[in-house]
This record gives sequence, structure tokens and C-alpha cells, in this order.
Amino acid sequence: MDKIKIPIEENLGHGHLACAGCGAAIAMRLTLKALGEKTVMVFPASCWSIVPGFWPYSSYRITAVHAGFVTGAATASGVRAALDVRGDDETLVAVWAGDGGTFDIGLQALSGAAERNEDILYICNDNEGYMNTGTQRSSATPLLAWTTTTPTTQPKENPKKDIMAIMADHHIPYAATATIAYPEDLIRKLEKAKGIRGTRFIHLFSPCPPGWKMASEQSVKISRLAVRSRIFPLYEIENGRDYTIQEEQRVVPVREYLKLQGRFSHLTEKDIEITQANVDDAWERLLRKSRCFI
Ligand SMILES: Cc1ncc(C[n+]2csc(CCOP(=O)(O)OP(=O)(O)O)c2C)c(N)n1
Repeated sequence: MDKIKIPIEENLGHGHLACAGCGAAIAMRLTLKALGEKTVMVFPASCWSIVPGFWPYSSYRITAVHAGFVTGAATASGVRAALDVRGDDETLVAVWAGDGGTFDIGLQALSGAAERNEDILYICNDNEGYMNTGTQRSSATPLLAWTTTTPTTQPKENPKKDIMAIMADHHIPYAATATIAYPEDLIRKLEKAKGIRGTRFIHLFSPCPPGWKMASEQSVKISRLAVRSRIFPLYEIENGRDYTIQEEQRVVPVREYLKLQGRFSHLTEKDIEITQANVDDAWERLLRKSRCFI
């Protein structure tokens, strides 16, 4: 793989309001470096409606369009159409939406845009819950995790929705997973997505220190452990068909990932075994879908 340079350009300025250690703040900084200034980014309601600060101030050095919670992909489709009418095919139209805004409430708009193969780059900032409003469960919350709506006496009963499989089944030109623990990989995937026309989807793994009850200095470490434990493998899907896995050779048991987060502190030995078995099963399924390794 070619060596990737992280661009010097900064498009996320000082003074933003993200929590200490917010994984998404690091991800946003890297993302805006890769996408560049000529970007219109649509923000359906999420932490990122608040993080840049209050009008007339903003930490974004790109054009930001704040949109209704359900409308991320639909708003971006409209922005793209308006730019096309103006003959502007240089400006990139992107969406930055939470997992609530993607897996749940915005899924219909996203599915419609993907089916039409709208020329947009959709980034799902997945912190595995509705964090801006106080850590409610979403369909991206993992099995057995604590949230304020899945207390430890009744932890989440359902597994995380497989959003990558859903996007692959729309046969979009490009979908990829990424984390801040592998910044060159994230930049490479964003730059690759930028060079493709049609609907592109990035599933970004995004540790949330208050919501995950984890130490704020461990966002990068937890992201790396998510990949090494295969809780969150790094891979790409082209045209809904061609899978490429960026396999991490240093594999660790899921226990190493779970034990750093208070949202899993109630898990029993049996729960950890169930989680490990589910992860092993998902990995096998992913391997069967992939055709090569790099
Ligand atoms: C229709 C509608 N319902 C509820 C809200 C309140 N609300 C704002 S942000 C948010 C949580 C968003 O969760 P997610 O999409 O996961 O992003 P995160 O906050 O985790 O970044 C909610 C429920 C809203 N703005 N609009």
C-alpha cells in the first residue's frame, strides 16, 4: 500500500465544544483535512449540531448545513442538485450523521439516496448511542451494553445492526469502515471516496468517553482494540460485491476491549463468552464475503 500523507491543512478550528477525549473530534479533524475546504457538509441533529459552537461563531472552516434529524441524505441530495444547476462539480457534498441519525431515524432518507446513487459522501459517526441527548440506546448499540434506556438490570437484548451489509445491498460504489487508531487508513479511504462518483459511505467507529464510561485519554487505544479484537474490523466494499479486509495481525480477545469501558462492567463470564462467540461468527461471515487481503 502507498504511504499516505496526512494533509497539513486544518479545517476544524480551535474552541470547539467536544468533550475531552471525544473520538469524533479527532475523526472530524482528520476528515476535514482529507476532504478539504471545498466541502459542503450536512449535519442532521447530533452532537455535531452543538460541537462547532453557537452562531455567529463556528469551528468549521467548511460550509456547514444544519438539517433536521431524519433528513441528512435527502438534504445532501438537494445541495448536490443545487450545485449541479450552478455548474459546480468541484465542491464535494458530504453528510456527517450520528448512528441514531443513520441506523435508525435517517435510514429511510439514506436508503433512498443510495438507491438513486446520489453523488454524496455519507459519514456515519458511530458512537453507539444517542449521545447528544444523554446516551439512549440506538440500533447501533452493541448487545448487552448499558445505556440510560438499557439499564444494567435490563441491558440491550438485540445485536448491533449490520449497517455495512445494508449499504452493500444498495450496490453503492464504495463503503468502508474506519477508525482514528489508523489515521492513514482513514485518510486513504476518504481520499478514495472523494475520487468516486455516486453514493459513498464511511462507517466511522467513534469512542464517546462519557457515554461509554471510559477514560478520556483512551479513545485511540479503545479504537485500536476494537479492530484487534475484531469487534470493528477495517474493510472496504466496492459495488456491493468486492470486499477487501485490512487485517490486523495482532488479534486480542474481546475481553481486552470490553474491560476498559464501564458500559460493559456488569457483563458476566458467560456474557463475555457470548460476545466473543458472536464476534468470531461475524468475522467468519466477513471472511466468506471477502475475496482478498492486503
Ligand atoms: C425529530 C427529532 N427528534 C429528536 C431530536 C432530539 N435529538 C437531537 S440530537 C439527538 C441524538 C442524536 O443521536 P445520534 O444520531 O446517534 O448522534 P450523537 O448525538 O450520538 O452524535 C436527538 C434525539 C431532534 N433533534 N429531532
